[in-house]
Amino acid sequence: MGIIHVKESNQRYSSLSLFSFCPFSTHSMEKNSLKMVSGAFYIPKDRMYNPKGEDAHFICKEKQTVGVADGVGRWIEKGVDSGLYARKLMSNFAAALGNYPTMENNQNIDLKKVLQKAYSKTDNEGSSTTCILTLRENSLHAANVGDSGFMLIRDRAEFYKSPIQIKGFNVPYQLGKSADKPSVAQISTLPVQRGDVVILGTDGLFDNLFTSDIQNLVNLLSGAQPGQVARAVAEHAYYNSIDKLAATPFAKASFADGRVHYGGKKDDITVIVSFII
Ligand SMILES: [Mn+2]
Repeated sequence: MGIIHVKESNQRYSSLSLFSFCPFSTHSMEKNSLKMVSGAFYIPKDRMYNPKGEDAHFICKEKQTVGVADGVGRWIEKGVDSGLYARKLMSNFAAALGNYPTMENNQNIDLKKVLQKAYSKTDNEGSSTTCILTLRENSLHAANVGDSGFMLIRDRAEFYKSPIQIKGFNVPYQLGKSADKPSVAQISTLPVQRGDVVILGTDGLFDNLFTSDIQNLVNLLSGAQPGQVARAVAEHAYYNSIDKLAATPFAKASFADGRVHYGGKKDDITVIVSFII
């Protein structure tokens, strides 16, 4: 089993359940291929009663792969903590990556197959959205289910934002025994280049910060480490989430759907920032 580093901080916003692990040794990678250097920050919504929240994530440096999952909160009505499902899905995914040879063998990681394997081993109740990214040669490969997602900043400007998969307002596609199967995952490929910045997050990020806000923050923080950028982005999303008047993507989407909602949306917020170097 892999080493799990749980980082905790004395700050107001803990990074509980922030883990970065991979059950494999480090391999040297090809000299000229691009690499992804990542850092994460997690702010759970309810730090009193469910301190781990319902989001989960992993960073697997050795396989150049990162992922987030967001357990669907509605399960609590049935007494089920979807956070368990999300955490198990992410650790099963990281474990399933172990079946792939090292990068220098130039083997392709089939994200859908890995997702299928992780899904089949996640046998508890609950359901979760997920978005997983892997860097292979000079392209970022993504597998997405639901309304987690990622954006890419190139030359200080928004270059790409992944589409979300929803069935209706605030009802995302989701993986689960009694929910969607990995076959619904949207698979996409995006060529990347040195200097690109990738921001992967759950809906707690993208519902509370416009991509233009994220872009501005990332630009302000040029020179910082990925983990520091992730933290700043997550904290800004958090401020908006508790602000009853902030202009947010969630308020905008609510109005577009004929609902009245001002301000942010209280939610777990997970941010992974990856620098392409
Ligand atoms: Mn969420």
